[in-house]
Amino acid sequence: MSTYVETEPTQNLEAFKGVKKVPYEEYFTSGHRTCEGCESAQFMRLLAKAAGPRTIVTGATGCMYVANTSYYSTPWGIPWMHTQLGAAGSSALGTAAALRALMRKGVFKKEPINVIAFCGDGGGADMGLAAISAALTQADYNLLIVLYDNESYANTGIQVSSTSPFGANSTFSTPGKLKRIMHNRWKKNVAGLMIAGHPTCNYVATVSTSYALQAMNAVRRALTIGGPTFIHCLNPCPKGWDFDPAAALELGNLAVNTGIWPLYEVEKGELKLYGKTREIAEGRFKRLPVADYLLKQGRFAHFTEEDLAYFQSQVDDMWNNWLVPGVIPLRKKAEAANPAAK
Ligand SMILES: Cc1ncc(C[n+]2csc(CCOP(=O)(O)OP(=O)(O)O)c2C)c(N)n1
Ligand code: SF4
Ligand SMILES: [Mg+2]
Repeated sequence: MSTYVETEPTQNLEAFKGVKKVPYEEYFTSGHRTCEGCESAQFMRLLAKAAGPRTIVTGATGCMYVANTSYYSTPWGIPWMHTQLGAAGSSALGTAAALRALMRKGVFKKEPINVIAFCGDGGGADMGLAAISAALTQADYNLLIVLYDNESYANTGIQVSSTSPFGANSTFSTPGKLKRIMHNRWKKNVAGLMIAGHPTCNYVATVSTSYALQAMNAVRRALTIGGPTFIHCLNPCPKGWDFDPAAALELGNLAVNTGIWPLYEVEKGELKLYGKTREIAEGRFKRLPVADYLLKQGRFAHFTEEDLAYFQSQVDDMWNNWLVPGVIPLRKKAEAANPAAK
C-alpha cells in the first residue's frame, strides 16, 4: 500500500513551457539590500513568481530575512512573515494548520493558498532540521519547505555550516600556515536525507538558480502535488564564496556541469534526473573537472593540486560508486556484500 495520502485541493500550477510563457508579474521586487549577484535573492524572486499571488511565505532568520526586510521596507509583494532561525518546519505546518482552521470556521473563504517556508543552510540543514523533518511527516497538510543553500552562515559573517564544501575558507575555517584545510567534512546530503527518511514527503527536488525555468517548475510541481514537499537550491554567494558577482550564473552552471550539484526530482518515490545531470548519467555529457568550479572562487584559493585531486576523487566516487549517483550514498559494493540482498 502506498504511504502517500490524498490532501486537500491545491492550486493547479502547470509547468511554464519555456521562458516566454513566464509571467511578467513580480512578487519579490526591489527594496532589499542583498549583495550584488546574490543568487539567494534571485531564488526568492523565482520562488515568488512561480508560486503566484495566492501564497503565504514564512522565512527563517538569515540573509533572506535580514538583508531582505530592512526596517520599514520589503521586497515582498505577497504576505511574508519572519520566523525564528530553526523554525521553517514548524512555521510551515502552523501556517497550513491555521489556514485550515480559519477556513473551517468561515473566517477565511475556502480556497487553496500556497504555504511556503524558506530557510538557509544554517537554519535548515543544521538548526531547524528536526522541525523540517517533523513537518515532512504530516502527510495531510499542503506545505513546501525550501532550503536556499549559500553554503555558510552568511548573514553572521560566513561561518561553516554542514553544507559548506570540503576545504572552503570561512571565518571558522581560515587556512593557516600549519594547517591548510581547516574544514575537512563533506557536504551534508540534505535532499537525499529528506527522500530516504520521509516516505510521506510527496516531492523533493534539487534546483539551481542558473537553471531558472526548471527551478520555477519544481516549485510549481511541489505546490500542485501538495502534501509536505521540499526543495533544496544551491545559491552562489559572491561575498561568502569570494567571486566577481558577474560570475554568479556561470558558477551555478559549473556546480552542475562538474557533477558536484546533481539536479533531480523525486515525486512520490519516483526519481527523475534532469538537465545536464541526466546527460551526465546517460553518458551524453562528460563532467567538467571540479577545478573549473573551485578555482573561480576565493574560498578555495589555498587549494593545492593534492586538495583538488581529493575533491575530484570524492565527486568521482559519488558518480561511480553510489547506489544512485548524487542521490543515495549507499555503496554498490555494500549492496553486493549484504547477505539480506541475496
Ligand atoms: C537561535 C538563533 N541563533 C543564532 C542566531 C544568529 N543568526 C542570525 S542569522 C544567522 C545565520 C543563518 O545562516 P543560514 O541559515 O545559512 O542563512 P544565511 O545567513 O546564510 O542566509 C545566525 C547564526 C539567531 N538569529 N537565532
Ligand atoms: S552574503 Fe551572500 S547570501 Fe547574503 S546577501 Fe550577500 S550574496 Fe546574498
Ligand atoms: Mg547560509
